Amino acid sequence: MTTATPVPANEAVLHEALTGLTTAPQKTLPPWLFYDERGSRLFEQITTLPEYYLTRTERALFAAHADDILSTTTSDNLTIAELGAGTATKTGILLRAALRRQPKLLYQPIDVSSSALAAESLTLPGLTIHPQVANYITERYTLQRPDSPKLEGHSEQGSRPRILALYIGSSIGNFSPTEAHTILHNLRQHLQPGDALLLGADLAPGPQKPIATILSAYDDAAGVTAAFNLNILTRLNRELDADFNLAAFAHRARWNAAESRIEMHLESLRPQTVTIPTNDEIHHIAFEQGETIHTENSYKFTPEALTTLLTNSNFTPTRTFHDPTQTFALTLAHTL
Ligand code: AVJ
Repeated sequence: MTTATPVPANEAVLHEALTGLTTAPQKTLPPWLFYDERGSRLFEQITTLPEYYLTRTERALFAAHADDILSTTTSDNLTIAELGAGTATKTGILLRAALRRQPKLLYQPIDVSSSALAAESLTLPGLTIHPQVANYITERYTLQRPDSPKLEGHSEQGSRPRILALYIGSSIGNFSPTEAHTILHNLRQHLQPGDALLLGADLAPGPQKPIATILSAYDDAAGVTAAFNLNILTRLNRELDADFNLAAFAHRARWNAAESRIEMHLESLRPQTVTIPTNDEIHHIAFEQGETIHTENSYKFTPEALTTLLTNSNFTPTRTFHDPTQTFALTLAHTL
């Protein structure tokens, strides 16, 4: 027990912990719990690790193809929306490219966390930012469309108001195929014919992409990913007054071939019992030696799986950009 002023128990965190840690046979915690202040900083650090190829590969694709991506949307009256918004550097490349094609641009990032949105401190001449705090999986959100052009001075074709929606950073990889379908299907409801989606997804292992490369991205030599994973227990200790012994759990990354995903787990190194107090009782959570808490899935997609996901959600894939060794894909899809 701490002697400091107790932190008010966050109901959502408590609910996730009690349900996830009493689920047999596999204990689970949801990945959104990673992103407290320290976790968000650790994730930023992960994106700069030599093993974590995802961010730099996607950024290079943005840099190489920003103009192609924008010219495919055939509009100089575009607004850019983004699901999730922890990506200012990458998005900035596209926003700058859009501002070379039109004098003004509205950027609409949508994120569950207002702090992630506040971090979008992009200031570019002509850029207006309308951030929105919403859980884009479960809650409604709105996408604003640019005003229709005044008749004079605009070519009919070039000036139709269009939305380009970004869902990048392989964020979609955290979700099961069913959830991923729901997210894209909901997004599709906000779009009209002629709008577009740019989806950034990490690719499945292949001839030029060994499983070991993917695994080391989730189990780096410096131990940053381990610290990121274990931080979820630090958070439960702090916010729920739980008593996880961090030295008694170890970070594990596994490749699940049947599901085409990396799984992150926290493995109990010995038999132990952890307690979580609530108002009316103290919950005892027993761990066997070797038992794990499953904390994250990162799905890796074959090009065919991406096509299926997009077409099932009523998008038509129009162009794919990937690096020479097929590690990461940016897929541009349109709404017909
Ligand atoms: C933010 C979900 C894209 O799955 O690669 C990084 C999170 N987890 N290292 C990913 C993460 C461990 C990341 N995403």
